[in-house]
Amino acid sequence: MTDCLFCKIIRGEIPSTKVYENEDVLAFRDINPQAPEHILIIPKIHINRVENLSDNQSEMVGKLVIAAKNIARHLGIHNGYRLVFNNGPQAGQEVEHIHLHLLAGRKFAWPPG
Ligand code: D5M
Repeated sequence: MTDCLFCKIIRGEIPSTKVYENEDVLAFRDINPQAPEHILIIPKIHINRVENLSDNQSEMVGKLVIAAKNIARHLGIHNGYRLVFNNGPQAGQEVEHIHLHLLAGRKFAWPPG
């Protein structure tokens, strides 16, 4: 049993606003949205950071991206969206369970802050 916040969401011990789920992936609304649409897409297995992915986990990472694409289509997002992995403290990663941010509904600046 891990103490990880997102593992607790996967187990249903902490509530979330679920938007998508399959056997490998869970997606739910970010509690502190940075855009009109802000969804977090997470693997159901615990991996703390992108930097600790194994070379043989590419399929799982691909499933996160494919879930993002399907969620965007399901939510009717036609004007573009941004997908973000924050890795480590300097990038602003707060939760140590890999998550893909899907952000949409406003214009985004580049470079990011
Ligand atoms: O992003 C971590 C994100 O996780 C951040 O945008 C807030 C969000 N968060 C934290 N707790 C919750 C709960 N309980 N539900 C939904 N969303 C949550 P990072 O890239 O690590 O900065």
